[in-house]
Amino acid sequence: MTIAICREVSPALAQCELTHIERSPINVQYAQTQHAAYEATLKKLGLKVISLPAEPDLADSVFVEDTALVLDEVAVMLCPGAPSRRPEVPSVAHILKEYRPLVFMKAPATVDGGDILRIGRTLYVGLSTRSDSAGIAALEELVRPYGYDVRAVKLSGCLHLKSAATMLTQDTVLVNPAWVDPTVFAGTSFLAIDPDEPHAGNVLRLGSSVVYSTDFPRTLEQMSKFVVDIHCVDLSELAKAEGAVTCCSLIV
Ligand code: CIR
Repeated sequence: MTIAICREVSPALAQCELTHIERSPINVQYAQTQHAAYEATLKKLGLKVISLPAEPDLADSVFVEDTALVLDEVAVMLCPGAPSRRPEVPSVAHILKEYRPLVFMKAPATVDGGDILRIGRTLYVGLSTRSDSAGIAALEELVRPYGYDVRAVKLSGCLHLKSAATMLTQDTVLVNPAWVDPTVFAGTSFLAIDPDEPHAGNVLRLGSSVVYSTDFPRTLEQMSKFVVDIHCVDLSELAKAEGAVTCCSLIV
């Protein structure tokens, strides 16, 4: 059974890190309601959702994706680029160790999970304000024994690689070409997002289904030519914290 590890929205969400968007008021209660609907969608799709309790002092802790990379063989516990986010890692390690052997990336090397896009046995890693070359080299060392290749990818204008590009189908990348060059993803075709919806490149693929934000109707229309089973969720309050659909779960 596929498991999704999630974490309840922190009451401190409004103090989140922000890099590429302006701070605007966040209604935490509304964010919690939207997050509950996200978890309900994952359950409806047949996943077992493990929902960790909220961390009152860790503003960004709902974005569990950034703490770990879960592969079939191993889970890499990452060192997030923002120091405020590093205390999120141990509680995720505590639950992940039930499902995978763990290996650990150590500071000062940093990588956020949102920067890692896996395509087959290649891990594309965004060189971002959060993930540095030392982190990418450390990741390469940790996953090489399991037969994974690591390639650094240049980004501009967005927080993470997966803000710009995610897998829509087994061989199609949904991408914002203004933020990342789609030709770096070898052996795939791509669907470009609608230019009026720059944040539309983040989709959560679960087998033949996808979970997507209600915020991007134009890209959604294009996407529906590629995928039939699309489940839309409203994560507009979490988007104000620079989060999106993949950030809120670790799929095991
Ligand atoms: C941060 O800046 O770290 C959070 N406010 C947003 C993290 C979003 N995570 C993700 O895209 N994987």
